[in-house]
Amino acid sequence: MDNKTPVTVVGLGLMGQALAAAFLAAGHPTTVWNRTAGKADDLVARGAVRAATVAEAVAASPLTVVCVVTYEAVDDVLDAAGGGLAGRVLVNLTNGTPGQARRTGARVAGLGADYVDGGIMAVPQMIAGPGALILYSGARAAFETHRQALEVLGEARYLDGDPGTAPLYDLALLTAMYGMFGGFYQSLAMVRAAGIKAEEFTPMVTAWLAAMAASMPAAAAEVDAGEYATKVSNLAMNQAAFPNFIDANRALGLSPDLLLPIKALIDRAVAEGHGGDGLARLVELI
Ligand code: FVH
Repeated sequence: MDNKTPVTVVGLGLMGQALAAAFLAAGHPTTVWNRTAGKADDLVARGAVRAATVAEAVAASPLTVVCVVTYEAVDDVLDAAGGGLAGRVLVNLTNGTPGQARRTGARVAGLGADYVDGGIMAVPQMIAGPGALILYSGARAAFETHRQALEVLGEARYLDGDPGTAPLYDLALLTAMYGMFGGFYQSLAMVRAAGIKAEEFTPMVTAWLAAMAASMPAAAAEVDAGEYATKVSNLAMNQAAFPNFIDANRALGLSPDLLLPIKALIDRAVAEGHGGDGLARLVELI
């Protein structure tokens, strides 16, 4: 373990426990702190060192990874760390906005430490596995110094020097995910209301979404070019079909609330004269 960077993990919720366990499994001397101390018990049994305070935790390692519920909690952690962070690196993997990340970066710099923000594109069970991706931005030299340790958690992709960039990508990717799951759950409610088993229907959904996802690079090219004319599936056709989704859901006794904002966007695009354009035109109206 001697040549592995000592790491401190602050915040041992579901994600923080997975992060600390990954560092331990990779042989990093690992110090942990959590507000509710008992959550460290399993990690301590596996070799982690329990710090009594945040200040003691950050003093134990050149690299501290923070993963708590919100940036308000991050502020509490920084209040407790105080001057002990000077000369160290703080990597914050808490979900937040670009603005919160920039404000935290400035605060940490004021404490004499380097700040890297991160967005975890994984659930706890994926940490240290092949599908885990963590996006980072902020202090580049500090990231490079600790890249090897951070790679233990999953692919470590550095974006740029602005600490707000990783949260922007994180929130944008999660936005795509919530849209997908929202549509999926609406579709399950529809088939279930008609007496069809969700498990019977779902393989059709996964195949359909995979086929539709294949068109995303072309849509992205339209957005970058600002040119949306299409010979396939234009907005006028979508507008004509859309009341069917609303009516069918209501007839099944379901709320169409998830669909109504999409209908409003399509209606507005057509009203503004873009009926011949493809769906990617909606990006201009958001
Ligand atoms: N779990 C997931 O699937 C997602 C994956 C992507 C990234 N998110 C974000 O990761 C952050 C932590 O998520 P989590 O799953 O670990 O969340 P919890 O299990 O609810 O644990 C929350 C921890 O935060 C601690 N905490 C709360 N308030 C404070 C505070 N004022 N001071 C210090 N620590 C605080 C809490 O401590 P305790 O309640 O155990 O004492 C937990 O350690 C989050 O941003 C996700 O969006 C996870």
